[in-house]
This record gives sequence, C-alpha cells and structure tokens, in this order.
Amino acid sequence: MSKRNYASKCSFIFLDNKTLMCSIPVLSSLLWPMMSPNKNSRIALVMTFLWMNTIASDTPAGNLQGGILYPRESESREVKLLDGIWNFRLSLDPLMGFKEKWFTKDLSKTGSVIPMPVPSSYNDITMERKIRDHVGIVWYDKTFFVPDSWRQFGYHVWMRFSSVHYAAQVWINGHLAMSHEIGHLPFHREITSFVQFGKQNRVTVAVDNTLLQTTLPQGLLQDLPVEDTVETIQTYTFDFFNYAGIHRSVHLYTTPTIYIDDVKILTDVKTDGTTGLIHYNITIGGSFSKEESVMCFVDLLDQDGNFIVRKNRNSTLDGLSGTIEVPNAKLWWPYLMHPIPGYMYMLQLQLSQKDSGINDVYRQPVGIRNLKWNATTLTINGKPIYLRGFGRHEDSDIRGKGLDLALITKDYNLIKWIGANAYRTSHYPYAEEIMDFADQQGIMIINECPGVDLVNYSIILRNKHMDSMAELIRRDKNRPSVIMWSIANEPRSQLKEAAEYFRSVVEFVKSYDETRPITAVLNRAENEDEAGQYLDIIGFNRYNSWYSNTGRLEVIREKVEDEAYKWHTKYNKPVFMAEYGADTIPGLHINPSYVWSEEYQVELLSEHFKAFDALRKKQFFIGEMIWNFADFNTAQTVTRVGGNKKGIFTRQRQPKAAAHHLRKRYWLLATELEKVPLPLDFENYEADVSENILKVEL
Ligand code: BDP
Repeated sequence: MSKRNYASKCSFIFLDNKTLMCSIPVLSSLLWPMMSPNKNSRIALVMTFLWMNTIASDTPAGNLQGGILYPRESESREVKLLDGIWNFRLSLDPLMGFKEKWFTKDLSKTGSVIPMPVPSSYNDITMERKIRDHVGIVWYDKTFFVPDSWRQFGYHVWMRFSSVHYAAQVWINGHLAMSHEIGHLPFHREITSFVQFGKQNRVTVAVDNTLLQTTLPQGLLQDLPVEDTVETIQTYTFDFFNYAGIHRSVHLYTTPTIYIDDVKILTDVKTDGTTGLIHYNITIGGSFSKEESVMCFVDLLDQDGNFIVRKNRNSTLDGLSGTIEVPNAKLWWPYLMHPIPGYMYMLQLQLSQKDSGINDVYRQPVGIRNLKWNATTLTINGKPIYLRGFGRHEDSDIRGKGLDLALITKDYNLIKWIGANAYRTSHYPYAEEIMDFADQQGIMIINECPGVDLVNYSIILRNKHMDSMAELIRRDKNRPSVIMWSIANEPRSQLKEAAEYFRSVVEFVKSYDETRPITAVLNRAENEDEAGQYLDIIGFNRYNSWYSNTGRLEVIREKVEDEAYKWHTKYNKPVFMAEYGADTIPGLHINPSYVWSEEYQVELLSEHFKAFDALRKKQFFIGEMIWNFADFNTAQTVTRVGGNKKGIFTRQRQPKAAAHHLRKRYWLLATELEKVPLPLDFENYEADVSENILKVEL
C-alpha cells in the first residue's frame, strides 16, 4: 500500500487556519492556566483533549504503520476478551482527570464510579440525563491478569480496541500506551513493556465524545448560559444520536516476537470463468534483520478444512508475495445470486524461523470474486449486480451503538428473510463481527466512512477524512463483501471547494485500492454538484413526498426517474438510489393513507418501485436502498418522535407493514433476476377458489 506524505505529521496541528507547532507538554502548559470555569475556557478545555490527542496520537502515518488484523487464536497466539463490566466515571471538568492523574490509580480511588458494560454506549445505561447528554470526557478502567506463561514463551502482548467513540487515550498501569481519534475504527498497540506478568494489571481509558468542525463526523460546541454558569452543548446536523463509549470488544492477545503483521489479498477469476486467483502479500512484524531467512507457508483450505494448495515462500529468496491458482474455484457470490452464497476459503499463513524456532500461524478467510464496472454496470464474476437493500445504523435500545451479537445475528436473519442482497454502512464503519456475517452470508456492503454532512472543508478535515478511509481500507481490504467504498453521505457538494476536496480524497483512496469502485451519496441537485465527476458510481438520496411535496405520492414516479436519469446523463456513470422513505409510527393506520401511517409508508414504497422498474429498463440504474432498515435514535428535535421512524422494522426489529411489502418486491426481483424460487411462506393462504374459477371459465 502506498502511503501519503503527511505534512502535518506529529508536531503540527491546524486550527482556524493557523498552524501551531507544539508538543504535548508545551500545549498542556499553554492550556493549563485556562482552568477557570468561565464561559469560553470550558469549551477550550474540552477541545484541548482532542488537540492533545491529535498530536499524541498515532497521527495518520503513525496509525497506518503495520496492519490491524483481527485477533484470532491459533497454535501460536492467545486471545483474551476484556469485555465485561468496567468502572466508569464522568469528568464534568474535562481536565480534572488529567490534572489529578486518574490513570495512575484505580478509578474507584479517585472518586465514585459506577459499573459500565463494555461493549456498549454509556448514554442509555443509567437514568441520568447528565450521563446521556454528557459532552466531553469520561473515564473507564478495568483490571486484568497477564499469565506468567506469556513471559516464559517470550510473547509480545497486545491490546486492541475495536471502536471507542470518538477519541480515546489508553494507559496501561499508568503508562500512556495509545491514543486514537475517529470512532468506529480499531486501534492497537504492543504493550509488553507496560504489563506485569503473572500479576494484576490495570487499563484506564479516557473517552472524549466532543465533535468539532475538524472531526469526522463534524459537530459544533455551543455555550448555553444556565443561571450563573455556562453549559457546553454539543450540536450536529447528522441524523443519529452521538452515542459514545467503548462500543466494541477489547482484546488482549499475543504474537510471537516475529509475527504475521498483515496480509493483503486481491482475488480475480480467469477468463475461463472457473479458475480463481488469489494474490497475497504478507508483511512481517517484529525485529529480525532483512538478511535472516524466514520461511512462510501459505496454505489454502476449503470450508471443510481440506488442503487445496500449498505455497512455500522463503522471505529472502522469493519475497512474501505470491499467487495461488484455484482450479474449479467456488466463487464468492452474493445471497440469492447463487445456490451457495458467501463461500469463504481459509488462507493459512505460517511463518517459521529456523534459528529462533519461532513459528506464527494466522488464518485469514478469503472469498474469490472479481468486480468490474463501466458507465452503466457493476458486475461480480461477470454478472451484473442489482442492489436490493437498505441504509442501516448500528443502533438499539439500551446499548446504543454497542456491539450485540444477538442483535446482529437477528439483523442478518431479517435481511435474508426479506430477500435483500446489500446494504450501506451508513454513516460510519460497522463492527468487524457485522462485516464477518456479510462475508459469510453473501451480503454486499457499500462501506462508508464517517464523512456525513460534510461542510467547512479544511485541510485538517480532509486529512482526517483520508485517515478514516486509510484505516477503513486497512481493516476491510480483504473482505469480498465490500463492493464499494462510500466516501461521504450528503456532503455540501455544491460548494466550490468540494471539487478539489473530493478530487483529492478519491485520488487518495485509489492509491490504496483500485479494485473497488468509489461512490458518495449525494443529495444536492445534480446541476450544482461538484463531487460526482470524481466518483465511479453515483448514489443519491431524495425524500420525495416526505420532506418535499409531503402527502403527494403521485409526484414520486416522475421525480425519481427524472433525477436518476439526470445524474446518469451528467456523469455517464451507474446510478443507484441510496435513500428514500417515510417516517412511520408502527400501529398507526389511516385510510386513505396519511403521513406517518403504515399505509403511507407502503404506498410511498410502491410509487418508488414503479420508478425503479422503469429505470431498470434503462440499464444504468443499479440498485435501490430504502431508508432505513430499522428505527433508530437521533438527537432531540421536534421533527423526531423518539428518534427516526423510517425503519421498515421497529427499533426492536419487529416488522411494520412495509417490511412485508418490501419482502415481496425483493423476492420477486430475485426470482426475475436470479431465477430463485419464492419462499414457501411468500403468500398467506386466502381461499381455495380453484373449483369456482374452473366453473366460471367453463
Ligand atoms: C438523509 C440522511 C439520513 C437521515 C435521513 C432522514 O442521509 O442520515 O436519517 O435523511 O431524514 O438526509 O431520515
């Protein structure tokens, strides 16, 4: 992978177009005197953490040194999950924890703590509004054991956070070990020198949910005068609740001292249509001299664990890249496009170094497929794709954006029940466990970074945007389910600056991955848009008969057809509709249909279906995605009643009438396009009238 030259690396931060050059201690000493609780200093103090984090953190290039492979147990690796109940404490004064060095002792010794589940958002766990609506820093800690055997085996010890939103700093036994900005993406660090083997250790995490114009996503802090003080309010324009906390699992794991650090896999299918190609490139981590020879065995196993191919690589003679040819390959196909969707092989990588006797084994699932696109079509293994899917959210009662295996398993059951084959990870990267399901079950993913509602384009924002894409590609590059990168949702793409901004982000993403098309989901009028020219595929969102022409369902068909056609005509690229829908209160029935009723949602869908069917005949239209899979929580506003209700499922994943309606369309499309049989429960029994019909006909 090529790397960007980050001018801003480490010692520079950009603020209001000024460049400050400083180090953490300098910055801290500048800001420490601002502790007085007056109106502006409070905001400044909250921001301090983010600034410090930006500087201290694995800044872009730092973050991308090395891979971020998902921790997997093997003959040479041990994995412990640190999920469970952690101690939790709010920091009403954002700097207090840093000033008083809460990370040097148990959090419970610094003041009162409450139990907090990990993974979970913290917002909806208690009955406290001040926790739900907290702006700024919270602290977590937990103790854990590191077995002495890990020292005896000479293991490297690592800690990995799959997602902490928004920014995090992590101390191990009081030592600052890592920091990270941008929620939804994993970060890790080797912590061997910080841990005590055979003893109890402590991990402390400070989490900041503050969003600024230079964070991704963007937000704004505002002052709200309350009696004789000032409260800091977080505002944002995106339409989902800014849940925060340790959202995904925390892993403690080991590697040998020389280990498989990353593997990049590209797959293809030969023109014979049956021979699969797997190109791999392995990176080794740990300390060894380049002259030392490391043997690497690369085995391909099928789903039953049978060996298909073995390659031996000698690092000094052959390098660590190669290609495996798989005759009669079982290709990776999307759900309902093939009787066996989501076929995953296993690439078993084994490093061994004779002198040291070190071995490392890592198993990486791999699906063989290719993607190609042109001005009208996106194909997988040579077959045109028609996307039937959703926009979604990571969102549920109580846990907010916290990973919940029961929930995600249910979600995939619903996705398959409804006959969908795709969704977009609107509006941020989803958990790796969610992506694993997509790989295994053949659900195609439009993988989106947190570039939602972009405005105020700046260099620092653009760099952060690039970081998010680089980190996302580093994490998900080997997933066959990922068929597109989405670099933004509803950016202010009419602004002049948008052109250069998107040109550079697209160029950057292409430098990491040329094998997948790039999209962004646009909602400005096509004639003012500056971004689409750089994309491969155009997604557009439009809420006809909801936010505009409310209640006038009759306008939908023409407007949707017309708009899709205009996007295609302007850019000569494939087009899909990424969002359309209507808020619906489950159980509200009004006939004739009326906004917010189940009837209205069903009819609004139907009008869109008519437009989509007309568009499908025009070739360039490659998919339809309803907004949203399920109801989800948003910021408090008078336009939302307990959140956004555009789900076809409720937040508890129960179907509204629209879910049954959409199910019929998606299955009928699958039947037409892929010749699959309809499910047995497709229609409910109504009446046996065959005899009567016969009589009438006679
Ligand atoms: C679109 C946004 C999405 C919102 C949706 C809505 O992309 O995040 O939730 O509107 O208003 O503009 O329901």
